[in-house]
Amino acid sequence: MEPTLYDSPFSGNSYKCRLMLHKSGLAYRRVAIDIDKGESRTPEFLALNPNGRVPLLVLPDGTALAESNAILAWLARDTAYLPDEPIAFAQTLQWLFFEQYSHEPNIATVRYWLTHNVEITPYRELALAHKREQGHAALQVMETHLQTNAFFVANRPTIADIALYAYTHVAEEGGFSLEPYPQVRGWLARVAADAPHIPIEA
Ligand SMILES: N[C@@H](CCC(=O)N[C@@H](CS)C(=O)NCC(=O)O)C(=O)O
Repeated sequence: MEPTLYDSPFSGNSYKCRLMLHKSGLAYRRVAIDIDKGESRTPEFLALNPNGRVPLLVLPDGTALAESNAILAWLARDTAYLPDEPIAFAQTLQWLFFEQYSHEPNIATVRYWLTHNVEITPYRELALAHKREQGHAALQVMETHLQTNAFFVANRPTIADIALYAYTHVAEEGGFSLEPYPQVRGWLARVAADAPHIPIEA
C-alpha cells in the first residue's frame, strides 16, 4: 500500500512534500484539497488532522503525519537530505524552525492574501506592513548565510533547502522582490538544478 498525500496545488507547504516525494521515488496517492472552499475544515478532514491544514501524509498503517517540515524529515530519513552528523542534524532543524517562524508566516501569508483575493481588512492592512518588513528580514538572514555557504547545511542540498525554497522561489508573487538578494537568487538556481526536480503548481 502507498501513503496518501492530502495537499493543495498552490500551497508551498504541500509543494515541499511533493518535491521530496519526487526525489525519494516513493509511490504515493494524492488527494487535492481545495482550501479556498474549506475542504480542510470538513469533519472528515478534521478527523484526520484536527489542525485543519494541508499537507497531511497518511501512512499505510493509518498514521497521519501533519506539518510539512515533519513530513520532510520522515521522507528524508536515512538519506543525504537529512544529515545524521549531530551538528548538521541540529542545523537542519534550526533552518526548518526558522522557515516556520520567521519566513513562512510572512512571505507565504502575504502571497496567499494577494493571489487569492483575500479581503484586506483593516487588521490585515496593518499586518501586511509588518509581514513585509519581517519577510524581508528573513530574506536578509538567508542572503547573509548564503554569502559563505552554497546550501543551508553541510554544503549540499538538504531538507532545509527544500523547506526554504518552497516559498522563496515564489516570493515575488507576494510582492517580495528578490532583486536585493543576489545570493538567494543564485541558491534558488542551485536548488532547482538538484535533480530530480519538479515545479510548484498553480
Ligand atoms: N505549519 C503548517 C502550515 C500548514 C498550512 O498553513 N496549510 C495551509 C495551506 S499552505 C492550509 O491548509 N490552510 C487551510 C486552512 O487553514 O483552512 C505546515 O508547515 O504544514
